[in-house]
Amino acid sequence: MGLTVTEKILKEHLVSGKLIRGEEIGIRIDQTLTQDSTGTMAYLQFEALGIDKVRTKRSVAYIDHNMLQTGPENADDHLYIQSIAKKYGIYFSKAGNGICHQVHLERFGVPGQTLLGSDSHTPTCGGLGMLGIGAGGLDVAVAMAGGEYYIRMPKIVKVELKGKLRKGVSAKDIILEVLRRCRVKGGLNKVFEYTGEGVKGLTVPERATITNMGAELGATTSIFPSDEETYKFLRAQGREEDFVPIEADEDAYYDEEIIIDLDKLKALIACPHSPDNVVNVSSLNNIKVNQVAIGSCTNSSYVDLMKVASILDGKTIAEDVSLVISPGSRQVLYMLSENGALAKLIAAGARILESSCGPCIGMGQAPNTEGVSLRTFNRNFKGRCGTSSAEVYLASPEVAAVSALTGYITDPVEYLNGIDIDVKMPDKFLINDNLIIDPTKEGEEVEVIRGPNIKPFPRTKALRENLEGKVLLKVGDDISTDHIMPSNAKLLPYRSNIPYLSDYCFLPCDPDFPKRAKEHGGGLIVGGHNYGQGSSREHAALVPLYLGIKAVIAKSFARIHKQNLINNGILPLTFIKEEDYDHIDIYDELTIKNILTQVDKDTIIVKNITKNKEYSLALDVTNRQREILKAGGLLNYVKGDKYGI
Ligand code: MIC
Ligand code: SF4
Repeated sequence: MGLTVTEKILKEHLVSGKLIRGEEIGIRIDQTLTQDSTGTMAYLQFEALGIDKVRTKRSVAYIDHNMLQTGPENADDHLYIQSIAKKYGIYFSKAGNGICHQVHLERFGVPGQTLLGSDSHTPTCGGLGMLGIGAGGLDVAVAMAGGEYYIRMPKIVKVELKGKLRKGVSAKDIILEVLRRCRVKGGLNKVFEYTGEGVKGLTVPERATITNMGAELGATTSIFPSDEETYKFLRAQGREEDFVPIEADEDAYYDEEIIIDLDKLKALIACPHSPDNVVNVSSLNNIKVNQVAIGSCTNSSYVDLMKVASILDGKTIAEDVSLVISPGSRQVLYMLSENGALAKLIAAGARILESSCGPCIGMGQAPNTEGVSLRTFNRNFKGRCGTSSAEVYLASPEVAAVSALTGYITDPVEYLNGIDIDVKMPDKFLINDNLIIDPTKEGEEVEVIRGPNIKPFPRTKALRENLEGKVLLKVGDDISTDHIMPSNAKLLPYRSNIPYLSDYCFLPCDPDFPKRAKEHGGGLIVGGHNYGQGSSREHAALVPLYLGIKAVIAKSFARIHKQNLINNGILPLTFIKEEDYDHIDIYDELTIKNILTQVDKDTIIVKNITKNKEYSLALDVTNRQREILKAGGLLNYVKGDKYGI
């Protein structure tokens, strides 16, 4: 039996386990990336591992999220990360150089290699045939220290692309179509591997839009083959020596198959408040738009913004629209400024932001009260934009540009009739790496700079005999990490300050939760399906840990968050009988007796003292994860020398 692209890369990197679906495998990590909002914590954890240099082929630290410097906190964290990078052998991409995923694709990604990033959109580099996986900061710290990364061997979904995209329909519509069909939890423990004739017609940045937003499926990752187009992209980035071809074998086995006919694909849009709430743009006519935001790691490549410039050329945006554009990287911004496209955007009325995540993570540009914001981004969870009453829609740069002109959500397919937007990927990108600082040479002394905002992270204790506590919160399905630990311009500066963040935990769901947790000295949380979807932010586990949360009982968990809970010694339990969810209420007193023995079993018995009932819950983890839980988290487990780093 032949192999898929995913299996070929996994086979090359396999350190432990067998490539059997569902089994735990340990893989060698070639490259890591961190960004600044998860990076500070990841490097504090890396320091705690006591290693003198990173042991990867290449590790890169980016500054791209915490760019609003309304006080010294963000700048202090940047200096900390810069000094750590210099000291430990990590490349440092300075503020202004661009969004980690876009820059990594341009300057560092290598087909056939593995990449672990402390950001959920690390699969972006799957656009050039690299196996990119998002993880919590501690997992990335361990990988930097040379430890392997563990996943369940995923199922592999073949996404066959047929035909060619029509004008006005783009890569964003392909991933929106996959989300429409598979939904936000449809990708759990799966890799989406793209094949077929239609792949050839997509450039690497277009492929990267698809692999980037594949994160919204909850997938382990998404990947394209490394082919002629990959070579063209790497050559245009002056990195043709990094090219290696990787294609799936003719007789490769796939667990599932999806076919998308690109000729028939329509312009699509994700409606509030979920990336899988997808409909045809044409079905939404007459929705007035207050804000259009173009950018993010999903859709801010050179070609994306050139298309926007062609659409806006010589026109003016609608009177009631605020259009903001954040180019994905300095390379993109520089090229737009050199070729005059930037002038076209400015002339049409666009407000140009710096190359960073910006509005995508609520770092400024919060929409007006009940405002409608149309964004080319990847997430539209309620409140993420900084305005809890806002309605956020997600669509392609074409939909965004056309709607900015009309002032209403508009289907670009008809609108663009007769307008030339045929932009080609350049043969040569303009390369300037002077904002990437190389690590120190051997023997150079570096002092680590620690600002006053950097507080120690909470440490865990080994599991004790009995686990007891009250249910302090009960939430429904699809709770995202943006609900658990919101991030916005006011909170992101405190990513290295867990005590401060703890007062905002679960703010969008129940603002009294932190007070309640503190009053009761911690307890348990009950959740629905897909608990913890979205980001890789470990803070969604670290902050509950700080508040004394010992276990989360949910109908199902998202992959990265479940691992983050385990890494921080919090038990992720799932209902075996879903109806038990209905019978547990807030303030119920729960007890798990002999947890140290029970943790070795697949089924755990929990007693509800208040209701005098017993529930059987599943602890669906691997043996290694059971040991991590017993140790009270990954750091204790690793320090206990069971990891071999
Ligand atoms: C996001 O898009 O939600 C973020 C902000 O990039 C997060 C990381 C973080 O919370 O810092 C992610 O995607 O992992
Ligand atoms: Fe940044 Fe948004 Fe991409 Fe997250 S999704 S890395 S916040 S641009």
